[in-house]
Amino acid sequence: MATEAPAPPPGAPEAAVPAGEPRHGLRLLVLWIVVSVIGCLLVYLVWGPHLPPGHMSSSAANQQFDLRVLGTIATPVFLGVVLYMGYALTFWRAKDGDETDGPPIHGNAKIQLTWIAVTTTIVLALAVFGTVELVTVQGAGAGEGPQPIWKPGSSTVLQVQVIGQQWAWTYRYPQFGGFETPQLELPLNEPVQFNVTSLDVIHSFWAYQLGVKADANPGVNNAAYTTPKHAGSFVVRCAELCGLWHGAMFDYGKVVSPAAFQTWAQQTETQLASLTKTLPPYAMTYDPTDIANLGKVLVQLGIGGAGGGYYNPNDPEQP
Ligand SMILES: [Cu+2]
Repeated sequence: MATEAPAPPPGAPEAAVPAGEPRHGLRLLVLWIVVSVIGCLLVYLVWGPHLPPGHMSSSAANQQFDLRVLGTIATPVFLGVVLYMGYALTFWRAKDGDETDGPPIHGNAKIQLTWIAVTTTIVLALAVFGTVELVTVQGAGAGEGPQPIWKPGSSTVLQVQVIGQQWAWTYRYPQFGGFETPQLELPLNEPVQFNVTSLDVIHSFWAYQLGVKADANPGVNNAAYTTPKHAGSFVVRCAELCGLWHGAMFDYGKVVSPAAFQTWAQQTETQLASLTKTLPPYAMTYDPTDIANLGKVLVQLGIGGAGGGYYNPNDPEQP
Protein backbone atom coordinates (compact mmCIF):
# COMPACT_ATOMS: atom_id res chain seq x y z
CA MET A 1 0.00 0.00 0.00
CA ALA A 2 1.16 3.48 -0.75
CA THR A 3 0.51 4.43 2.88
CA GLU A 4 3.35 2.11 3.92
CA ALA A 5 5.85 4.43 2.29
CA PRO A 6 7.89 6.32 4.91
CA ALA A 7 6.74 9.69 3.65
CA PRO A 8 3.51 9.89 1.68
CA PRO A 9 4.43 11.30 -1.72
CA PRO A 10 2.75 14.57 -2.54
CA GLY A 11 0.47 14.40 -5.53
CA ALA A 12 -0.27 10.66 -5.40
CA PRO A 13 -4.08 10.47 -5.25
CA GLU A 14 -4.32 7.36 -3.10
CA ALA A 15 -1.74 8.47 -0.57
CA ALA A 16 -2.69 9.92 2.79
CA VAL A 17 -3.35 13.57 2.15
CA PRO A 18 -0.46 15.71 3.39
CA ALA A 19 -1.13 19.16 4.74
CA GLY A 20 -1.83 21.75 2.08
CA GLU A 21 -2.46 19.13 -0.62
CA PRO A 22 -6.00 19.08 -2.10
CA ARG A 23 -7.95 15.80 -2.16
CA HIS A 24 -7.27 15.00 -5.81
CA GLY A 25 -9.30 11.77 -5.86
CA LEU A 26 -12.41 13.48 -4.53
CA ARG A 27 -11.97 16.44 -6.89
CA LEU A 28 -11.62 14.08 -9.85
CA LEU A 29 -14.63 12.04 -8.79
CA VAL A 30 -16.91 15.06 -8.46
CA LEU A 31 -15.65 16.54 -11.72
CA TRP A 32 -16.10 13.20 -13.48
CA ILE A 33 -19.67 12.75 -12.24
CA VAL A 34 -20.63 16.26 -13.37
CA VAL A 35 -19.15 15.99 -16.89
CA SER A 36 -20.48 12.42 -17.25
CA VAL A 37 -24.06 13.43 -16.46
CA ILE A 38 -23.84 16.32 -18.95
CA GLY A 39 -22.08 14.13 -21.53
CA CYS A 40 -24.58 11.26 -21.25
CA LEU A 41 -27.54 13.60 -21.66
CA LEU A 42 -25.91 15.24 -24.71
CA VAL A 43 -25.04 11.91 -26.33
CA TYR A 44 -28.43 10.29 -25.76
CA LEU A 45 -30.73 13.25 -26.36
CA VAL A 46 -28.85 15.56 -28.74
CA TRP A 47 -26.51 13.33 -30.76
CA GLY A 48 -28.59 10.13 -30.44
CA PRO A 49 -31.39 11.01 -32.89
CA HIS A 50 -28.74 11.73 -35.58
CA LEU A 51 -26.80 8.49 -35.19
CA PRO A 52 -26.75 6.09 -38.16
CA PRO A 53 -28.64 4.49 -39.74
CA GLY A 54 -31.42 6.92 -38.80
CA HIS A 55 -35.03 5.92 -38.21
CA MET A 56 -36.52 5.45 -41.67
CA SER A 57 -37.67 1.92 -40.77
CA SER A 58 -38.34 -0.22 -37.71
CA SER A 59 -35.00 -2.03 -38.03
CA ALA A 60 -33.08 1.23 -38.56
CA ALA A 61 -34.71 2.73 -35.45
CA ASN A 62 -33.80 -0.37 -33.42
CA GLN A 63 -30.18 -0.16 -34.52
CA GLN A 64 -30.07 3.53 -33.73
CA PHE A 65 -31.43 2.80 -30.25
CA ASP A 66 -28.62 0.26 -29.71
CA LEU A 67 -26.02 2.81 -30.80
CA ARG A 68 -27.53 5.44 -28.49
CA VAL A 69 -27.38 3.09 -25.51
CA LEU A 70 -23.81 1.96 -26.28
CA GLY A 71 -22.70 5.55 -26.95
CA THR A 72 -24.20 6.71 -23.67
CA ILE A 73 -22.47 3.93 -21.70
CA ALA A 74 -19.15 4.68 -23.38
CA THR A 75 -19.35 8.39 -22.57
CA PRO A 76 -18.34 8.23 -18.86
CA VAL A 77 -15.52 5.83 -19.74
CA PHE A 78 -14.19 8.15 -22.44
CA LEU A 79 -14.58 11.26 -20.29
CA GLY A 80 -12.91 9.50 -17.33
CA VAL A 81 -9.80 8.73 -19.39
CA VAL A 82 -9.56 12.22 -20.89
CA LEU A 83 -10.29 13.93 -17.57
CA TYR A 84 -7.66 11.90 -15.69
CA MET A 85 -5.09 12.59 -18.39
CA GLY A 86 -5.85 16.32 -18.38
CA TYR A 87 -5.80 16.46 -14.57
CA ALA A 88 -2.48 14.59 -14.37
CA LEU A 89 -0.88 16.83 -16.96
CA THR A 90 -2.08 19.93 -15.11
CA PHE A 91 -1.47 19.08 -11.44
CA TRP A 92 1.02 16.22 -11.30
CA ARG A 93 3.61 17.34 -13.78
CA ALA A 94 7.27 17.50 -12.69
CA LYS A 95 8.32 20.90 -11.31
CA ASP A 96 11.21 22.71 -12.98
CA GLY A 97 14.51 21.35 -11.72
CA ASP A 98 12.88 18.32 -10.04
CA GLU A 99 15.06 15.38 -11.12
CA THR A 100 13.77 12.84 -8.54
CA ASP A 101 11.89 9.67 -9.40
CA GLY A 102 8.22 9.29 -8.66
CA PRO A 103 7.32 7.32 -5.51
CA PRO A 104 6.90 3.53 -5.89
CA ILE A 105 3.26 2.45 -5.89
CA HIS A 106 2.27 -0.96 -4.49
CA GLY A 107 -1.37 -1.05 -5.41
CA ASN A 108 -4.54 0.27 -3.88
CA ALA A 109 -7.17 -2.26 -2.80
CA LYS A 110 -10.02 0.23 -2.95
CA ILE A 111 -9.26 1.36 -6.51
CA GLN A 112 -8.53 -2.18 -7.70
CA LEU A 113 -11.76 -3.60 -6.28
CA THR A 114 -13.80 -0.73 -7.68
CA TRP A 115 -12.16 -1.16 -11.08
CA ILE A 116 -12.86 -4.91 -11.22
CA ALA A 117 -16.45 -4.49 -9.99
CA VAL A 118 -17.29 -1.67 -12.40
CA THR A 119 -15.75 -3.24 -15.52
CA THR A 120 -17.30 -6.65 -14.72
CA THR A 121 -20.71 -5.06 -14.28
CA ILE A 122 -20.42 -3.14 -17.57
CA VAL A 123 -19.31 -6.18 -19.57
CA LEU A 124 -21.95 -8.53 -18.12
CA ALA A 125 -24.73 -5.93 -18.47
CA LEU A 126 -23.76 -5.37 -22.12
CA ALA A 127 -23.73 -9.13 -22.73
CA VAL A 128 -27.31 -9.35 -21.43
CA PHE A 129 -28.36 -6.25 -23.40
CA GLY A 130 -26.74 -7.55 -26.61
CA THR A 131 -28.33 -10.99 -26.25
CA VAL A 132 -31.79 -9.57 -25.65
CA GLU A 133 -31.42 -7.24 -28.64
CA LEU A 134 -30.25 -10.14 -30.84
CA VAL A 135 -33.03 -12.57 -29.99
CA THR A 136 -35.79 -9.98 -30.25
CA VAL A 137 -36.74 -7.93 -33.29
CA GLN A 138 -33.47 -5.96 -33.28
CA GLY A 139 -31.76 -8.63 -35.37
CA ALA A 140 -34.54 -8.57 -37.94
CA GLY A 141 -32.80 -6.50 -40.56
CA ALA A 142 -29.61 -8.47 -40.52
CA GLY A 143 -30.32 -11.47 -42.73
CA GLU A 144 -31.32 -14.33 -40.49
CA GLY A 145 -30.88 -17.21 -42.93
CA PRO A 146 -33.62 -19.25 -44.57
CA GLN A 147 -35.39 -20.14 -41.27
CA PRO A 148 -35.33 -16.99 -39.11
CA ILE A 149 -36.29 -17.32 -35.44
CA TRP A 150 -38.01 -13.97 -35.47
CA LYS A 151 -40.87 -13.23 -37.87
CA PRO A 152 -43.21 -10.26 -37.96
CA GLY A 153 -46.51 -10.83 -36.15
CA SER A 154 -48.55 -9.40 -39.01
CA SER A 155 -50.11 -11.87 -41.42
CA THR A 156 -49.84 -9.49 -44.38
CA VAL A 157 -46.14 -9.30 -45.14
CA LEU A 158 -45.01 -7.95 -48.48
CA GLN A 159 -42.62 -10.42 -50.07
CA VAL A 160 -39.75 -8.91 -52.03
CA GLN A 161 -37.11 -11.14 -53.51
CA VAL A 162 -33.72 -9.47 -53.85
CA ILE A 163 -31.48 -10.99 -56.53
CA GLY A 164 -27.81 -10.01 -56.64
CA GLN A 165 -25.73 -10.54 -59.73
CA GLN A 166 -22.60 -8.99 -61.17
CA TRP A 167 -23.25 -6.07 -60.96
CA ALA A 168 -26.84 -5.13 -60.34
CA TRP A 169 -29.78 -5.75 -58.06
CA THR A 170 -33.16 -6.87 -59.32
CA TYR A 171 -36.33 -7.45 -57.34
CA ARG A 172 -39.19 -9.91 -57.78
CA TYR A 173 -42.63 -9.39 -56.30
CA PRO A 174 -44.24 -12.87 -55.99
CA GLN A 175 -47.57 -11.43 -54.76
CA PHE A 176 -47.83 -9.46 -58.01
CA GLY A 177 -47.38 -12.22 -60.54
CA GLY A 178 -43.64 -12.53 -59.84
CA PHE A 179 -42.48 -9.68 -62.06
CA GLU A 180 -38.81 -8.75 -61.91
CA THR A 181 -37.66 -5.14 -61.95
CA PRO A 182 -34.55 -3.09 -61.19
CA GLN A 183 -36.75 -0.71 -59.15
CA LEU A 184 -37.28 -1.28 -55.43
CA GLU A 185 -40.50 0.27 -54.15
CA LEU A 186 -41.99 -0.36 -50.73
CA PRO A 187 -45.22 0.74 -49.03
CA LEU A 188 -45.14 2.88 -45.90
CA ASN A 189 -45.92 1.18 -42.55
CA GLU A 190 -46.28 -2.30 -44.02
CA PRO A 191 -43.98 -5.13 -42.94
CA VAL A 192 -41.65 -6.36 -45.67
CA GLN A 193 -39.83 -9.66 -45.96
CA PHE A 194 -36.73 -9.50 -48.13
CA ASN A 195 -35.69 -12.86 -49.53
CA VAL A 196 -32.11 -12.27 -50.57
CA THR A 197 -30.28 -14.54 -52.99
CA SER A 198 -27.68 -14.36 -55.76
CA LEU A 199 -27.22 -15.68 -59.27
CA ASP A 200 -23.42 -15.80 -59.27
CA VAL A 201 -20.98 -14.80 -56.54
CA ILE A 202 -21.53 -13.64 -52.95
CA HIS A 203 -23.03 -10.16 -52.71
CA SER A 204 -24.50 -8.32 -49.74
CA PHE A 205 -27.78 -6.43 -49.94
CA TRP A 206 -27.41 -3.25 -47.92
CA ALA A 207 -30.38 -0.89 -47.79
CA TYR A 208 -28.60 1.62 -45.59
CA GLN A 209 -31.39 3.92 -44.37
CA LEU A 210 -33.67 0.90 -43.80
CA GLY A 211 -31.10 -0.71 -41.51
CA VAL A 212 -31.19 -3.88 -43.63
CA LYS A 213 -28.04 -5.78 -44.51
CA ALA A 214 -28.19 -9.38 -45.68
CA ASP A 215 -25.70 -11.58 -47.50
CA ALA A 216 -26.75 -12.62 -50.99
CA ASN A 217 -25.43 -16.15 -51.54
CA PRO A 218 -26.05 -18.25 -54.65
CA GLY A 219 -28.35 -21.19 -53.91
CA VAL A 220 -29.38 -19.76 -50.52
CA ASN A 221 -32.40 -17.76 -49.39
CA ASN A 222 -31.59 -15.22 -46.70
CA ALA A 223 -34.56 -13.53 -45.02
CA ALA A 224 -34.54 -10.03 -43.51
CA TYR A 225 -37.47 -8.02 -42.21
CA THR A 226 -38.29 -4.39 -41.77
CA THR A 227 -41.23 -2.00 -41.70
CA PRO A 228 -40.67 1.33 -43.46
CA LYS A 229 -41.67 4.20 -41.17
CA HIS A 230 -40.92 7.23 -43.34
CA ALA A 231 -41.48 7.91 -47.04
CA GLY A 232 -38.53 8.87 -49.21
CA SER A 233 -35.61 7.33 -51.03
CA PHE A 234 -32.87 5.14 -49.60
CA VAL A 235 -29.56 3.87 -50.91
CA VAL A 236 -29.01 0.24 -51.87
CA ARG A 237 -25.40 -0.89 -52.05
CA CYS A 238 -23.54 -4.11 -52.44
CA ALA A 239 -21.51 -4.53 -49.24
CA GLU A 240 -19.42 -7.51 -50.33
CA LEU A 241 -16.52 -7.20 -52.74
CA CYS A 242 -17.94 -9.04 -55.74
CA GLY A 243 -15.70 -8.25 -58.69
CA LEU A 244 -14.56 -5.45 -60.95
CA TRP A 245 -17.66 -3.23 -60.81
CA HIS A 246 -18.56 -3.92 -57.17
CA GLY A 247 -18.25 -0.21 -56.41
CA ALA A 248 -20.83 0.64 -59.06
CA MET A 249 -23.35 -1.85 -57.71
CA PHE A 250 -25.72 0.61 -56.10
CA ASP A 251 -29.06 2.22 -56.77
CA TYR A 252 -31.91 3.85 -54.92
CA GLY A 253 -35.12 2.41 -53.57
CA LYS A 254 -38.12 4.34 -52.37
CA VAL A 255 -40.81 4.16 -49.76
CA VAL A 256 -44.19 5.45 -50.96
CA SER A 257 -47.75 5.52 -49.63
CA PRO A 258 -49.57 2.16 -49.67
CA ALA A 259 -51.97 3.47 -52.36
CA ALA A 260 -49.10 4.64 -54.59
CA PHE A 261 -47.38 1.31 -54.07
CA GLN A 262 -50.47 -0.68 -55.10
CA THR A 263 -50.82 1.45 -58.24
CA TRP A 264 -47.15 1.03 -59.15
CA ALA A 265 -47.08 -2.71 -58.47
CA GLN A 266 -50.26 -3.43 -60.43
CA GLN A 267 -49.17 -1.27 -63.36
CA THR A 268 -45.73 -2.87 -63.44
CA GLU A 269 -47.27 -6.35 -63.25
CA THR A 270 -49.38 -5.56 -66.32
CA GLN A 271 -46.58 -3.83 -68.24
CA LEU A 272 -44.09 -6.66 -67.65
CA ALA A 273 -46.54 -9.55 -68.05
CA SER A 274 -45.13 -10.67 -71.42
CA LEU A 275 -41.57 -10.65 -70.02
CA THR A 276 -42.55 -12.29 -66.71
CA LYS A 277 -43.80 -15.31 -68.68
CA THR A 278 -40.25 -15.83 -69.95
CA LEU A 279 -38.71 -15.82 -66.46
CA PRO A 280 -38.10 -18.99 -64.51
CA PRO A 281 -41.02 -19.59 -62.12
CA TYR A 282 -40.68 -17.76 -58.83
CA ALA A 283 -38.50 -19.76 -56.43
CA MET A 284 -36.45 -18.96 -53.32
CA THR A 285 -33.20 -19.70 -55.19
CA TYR A 286 -32.22 -19.93 -58.83
CA ASP A 287 -29.76 -21.98 -60.81
CA PRO A 288 -28.54 -19.58 -63.49
CA THR A 289 -27.23 -22.43 -65.64
CA ASP A 290 -30.74 -23.87 -65.93
CA ILE A 291 -32.53 -21.71 -68.47
CA ALA A 292 -34.75 -24.35 -70.00
CA ASN A 293 -36.90 -22.12 -72.14
CA LEU A 294 -34.34 -19.60 -73.31
CA GLY A 295 -34.26 -20.82 -76.92
CA LYS A 296 -38.05 -20.75 -77.21
CA VAL A 297 -38.24 -17.33 -75.57
CA LEU A 298 -35.68 -15.80 -77.91
CA VAL A 299 -37.65 -17.08 -80.88
CA GLN A 300 -40.82 -15.55 -79.42
CA LEU A 301 -39.03 -12.25 -78.99
CA GLY A 302 -37.78 -12.44 -82.58
CA ILE A 303 -34.07 -12.61 -81.76
CA GLY A 304 -33.47 -16.36 -81.83
CA GLY A 305 -32.45 -18.60 -84.76
CA ALA A 306 -35.19 -20.42 -86.71
CA GLY A 307 -34.41 -23.68 -84.99
CA GLY A 308 -34.72 -22.14 -81.56
CA GLY A 309 -30.96 -21.78 -81.19
CA TYR A 310 -29.31 -19.29 -78.90
CA TYR A 311 -28.57 -15.80 -80.08
CA ASN A 312 -24.97 -15.42 -81.18
CA PRO A 313 -23.84 -11.81 -81.65
CA ASN A 314 -20.92 -12.95 -83.80
CA ASP A 315 -23.10 -14.81 -86.29
CA PRO A 316 -23.79 -12.57 -89.32
CA GLU A 317 -26.80 -14.78 -90.19
CA GLN A 318 -28.56 -13.64 -87.02
CA PRO A 319 -30.08 -10.21 -86.74
CU1 LIG B 1 -22.11 -7.28 -55.39
